[in-house]
Amino acid sequence: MKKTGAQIICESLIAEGVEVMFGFPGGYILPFYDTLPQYPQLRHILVRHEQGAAHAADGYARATGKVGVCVATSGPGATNLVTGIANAFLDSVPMIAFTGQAARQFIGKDAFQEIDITGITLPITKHSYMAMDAASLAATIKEAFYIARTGRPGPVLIDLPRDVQLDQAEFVYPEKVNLPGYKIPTRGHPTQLKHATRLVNEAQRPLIIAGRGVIISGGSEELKQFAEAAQIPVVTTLLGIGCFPENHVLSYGMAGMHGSGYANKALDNTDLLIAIGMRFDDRITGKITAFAPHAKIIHIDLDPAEIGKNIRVDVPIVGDVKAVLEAMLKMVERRQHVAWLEQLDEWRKQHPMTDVRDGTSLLPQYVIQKLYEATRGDAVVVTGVGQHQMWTAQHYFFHEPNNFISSGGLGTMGFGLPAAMGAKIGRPDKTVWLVDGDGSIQMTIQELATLVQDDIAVKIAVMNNGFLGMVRQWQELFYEKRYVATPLSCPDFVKVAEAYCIAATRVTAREEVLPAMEQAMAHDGPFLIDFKIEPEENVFPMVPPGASVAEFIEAPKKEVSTWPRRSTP
Ligand SMILES: Cc1ncc(C[n+]2csc(CCOP(=O)(O)OP(=O)(O)O)c2C)c(N)n1
Repeated sequence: MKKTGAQIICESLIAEGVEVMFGFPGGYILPFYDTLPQYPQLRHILVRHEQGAAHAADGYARATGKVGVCVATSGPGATNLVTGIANAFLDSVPMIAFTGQAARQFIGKDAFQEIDITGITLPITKHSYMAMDAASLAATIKEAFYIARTGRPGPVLIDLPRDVQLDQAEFVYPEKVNLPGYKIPTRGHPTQLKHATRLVNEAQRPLIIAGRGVIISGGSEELKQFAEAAQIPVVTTLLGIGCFPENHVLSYGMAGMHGSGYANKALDNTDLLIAIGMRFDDRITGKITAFAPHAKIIHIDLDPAEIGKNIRVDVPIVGDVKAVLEAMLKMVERRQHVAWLEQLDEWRKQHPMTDVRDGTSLLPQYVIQKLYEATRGDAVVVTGVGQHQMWTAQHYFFHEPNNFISSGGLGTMGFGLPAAMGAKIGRPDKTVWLVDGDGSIQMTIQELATLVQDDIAVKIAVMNNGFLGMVRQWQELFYEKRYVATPLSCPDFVKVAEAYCIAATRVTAREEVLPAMEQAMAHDGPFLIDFKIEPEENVFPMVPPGASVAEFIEAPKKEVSTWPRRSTP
């Protein structure tokens, strides 16, 4: 029996195991929406802006490891997805974006709400399709999911002319894809593996820097075994946070622009850097010519395009991180690097990361530490972009992959709320906290309505400093305190939340922090806390732009931290 294009899309989604999609309807995607009630197993979450749909699909994908799905109509609906697609592209997040399109006969004629969305998104998608007939839809969708999820994951767009959704064809979901030109490297080259292992066995001051590729490959356990076997300290990138337990004795936290002083010192002094599933973003390298000046570099990555792109590499290994680590684990010698680890611990004493100044003011670092305490480290934490994002990365400790969800490559303000929504839908049994800035949340604040309509119990901590804080920090440090366009007037977030029928409270003092968080978590449903934090607090340490990572600036005033750092012996 024949089915309509719209039915074929739904059947294909079910065949791919899709349970939920985030979207917003309009004329040219209406046949698809009209068909949805025939498939009650496909949950549709109506967002309030298509950017929210893309970020929600992204948050869902990062929280679950599955492919996120978003849907928009043509024209403005499709262009509203663009930021979210770019965000997923830069952070290698598997996503399918469906867009409505004018009927085939109107394409290229500037029809109402016709826009060349495959053209617009060409540089920010892993692949894109315009579906030109109902008969090929199933194969297109099969391919699209395969491409999105395999290899280095990324977003794939499928543009759906309105009449293709209405045309009829036989539905057969293909068993396999036929993509002869699409090759996924798996195991690293044996000669390179041998070479790399020999360097690991000989190194005196080895260091692992691990990125999101470890999480994507599911290689956290292999990373742990490898690091333990050869006793190699581990630092991570921002998006690598959680790929190695941060309470592990070999964990030295995040490196880079706002990384710890000791992680950056380690980068500056290592004699063998083993870079795993990361891409040497400039936020990690600082001044390229001064990066890891004493080190030979082994770079393990699935994407050959990343090798040698920013940094010279001595041993490139193209392959799946998990498989490569498994192979190297078999060859690596059990080693101890006592002097090197003692040196790192000494640097940790000299440059402690988790200080919170004494006193009564409500410091954001204190709030994040209390969040760790309140959740016992067992939550999915999603952030916006700015200072609050860095404080979360620095002061919350993540012990498992997929629990820290943040926009890294694109650094998209407005990512937080919809991404948290997607994360909570994907992992309903987990407590999901959004730590957002007063600026970031205002970019997608309308999604509060989605939380209510679809009963999505995200807990929200707004770090309200009355500024576009991260930009203000740069103005303070590098533009002689000229605060141009960064003081930010905000609505009363408690009243805004209440207007959306979301419970909320305001916190202005340290002693109120923990009780408010406990109240939020005990509450059945979404909850917002407006934390009125110290307005001009800065994120330290900081590697100034253009400087080497060893030249980090530290907080002007320091006290010894009592914050527990390591629990694993
Ligand atoms: C969409 C977008 N516009 C502009 C920026 C540049 N930017 C980076 S951080 C930041 C300030 C963020 O302010 P807020 O969300 O209040 O967080 P805070 O830094 O105060 O914690 C800005 C404007 C961005 N990253 N994304």
